[in-house]
Amino acid sequence: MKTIFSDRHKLQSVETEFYRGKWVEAFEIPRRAQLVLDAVRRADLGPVIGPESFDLSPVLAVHDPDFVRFLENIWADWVAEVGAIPAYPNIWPPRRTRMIPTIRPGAELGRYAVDMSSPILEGTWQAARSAVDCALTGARFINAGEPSAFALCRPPGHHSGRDYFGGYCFLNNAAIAAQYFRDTGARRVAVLDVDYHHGNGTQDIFYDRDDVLTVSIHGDPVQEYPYYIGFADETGQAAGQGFNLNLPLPWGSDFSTWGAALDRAIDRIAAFAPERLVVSLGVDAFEEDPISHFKLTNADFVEIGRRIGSLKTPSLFVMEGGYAIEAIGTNVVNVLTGHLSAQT
Ligand code: Q9C
Ligand code: ZN
Repeated sequence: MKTIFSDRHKLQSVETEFYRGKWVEAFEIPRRAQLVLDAVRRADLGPVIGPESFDLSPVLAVHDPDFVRFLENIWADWVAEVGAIPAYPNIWPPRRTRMIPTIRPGAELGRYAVDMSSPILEGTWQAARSAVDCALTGARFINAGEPSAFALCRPPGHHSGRDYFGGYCFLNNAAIAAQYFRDTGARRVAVLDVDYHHGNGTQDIFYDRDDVLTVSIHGDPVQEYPYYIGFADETGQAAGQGFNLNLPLPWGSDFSTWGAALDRAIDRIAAFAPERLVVSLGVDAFEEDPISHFKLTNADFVEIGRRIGSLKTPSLFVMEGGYAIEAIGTNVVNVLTGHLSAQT
């Protein structure tokens, strides 16, 4: 299996994040990607390849053009007004506002950011673009006939919606790849999100469509980020009714519960009969993850890969979360080797 990786991910790097009123050591750090890459190399998974460069059209196929322009330009605007320090929002528009554009970068940050976990830095745009390029390059390998590929994306993407960012995410790499599959001939595409957190951005992007099925297994949003969204009764709207499946699980769920949810997810995906599958591969459901509350073991990740492989659908794995630094490489490689074992 080919891995697609870009060093540019390092341009997104902060030491601290704001959590419960305090600045704490950041969880979403460059070392995460490096450790996954090391584990991929050590496991001899296959070649590691740099991404091709894509223009913005695949990004604009899922994201709002004003939002994309904002992400591209906000650093320069912020530096001009505030200086070269990380850009964080500290104000948000209330409900029922008219959302009239402003000429102030701080106000624009609040328009598009849903939280304070994704600071804009000098290299954020380049890092986010490089992650998109990794996902799209992986999609091209799948289109060329590979049964699977691993886009080692960083920063992650699944919390980024049509016109918002947050949760360490800026551009929705998995959604962009899914749409790219549609635009290059796949009639039906499924996205399976196994990250501990609900894939709210991906749900948002495809919510009214029946050509992209979105399925997410995650911590119950009454007690877990991203809150507010990810409930079981969100099943899609308009043409998309029945094409979004949320499987929220309580804190403390282990693989007896999680695996049963995975089987439901896989049954739904099999019934949809997609021509391509995108897996939003977060490994933060691991028992030792510092910000998550499921109880999956190293070995459970092999089984996840194997069961996904039973779908026999060309599959693009897109890296999302996972913050247990010592185990992130093992857990990711376990999913991928589990999937490979089911391909033969
Ligand atoms: N310090 C992904 O896994 N807030 N995003 C967590 C703990 C944000 C997770 C608070 C969590 C976002 C891609
Ligand atoms: Zn996550």
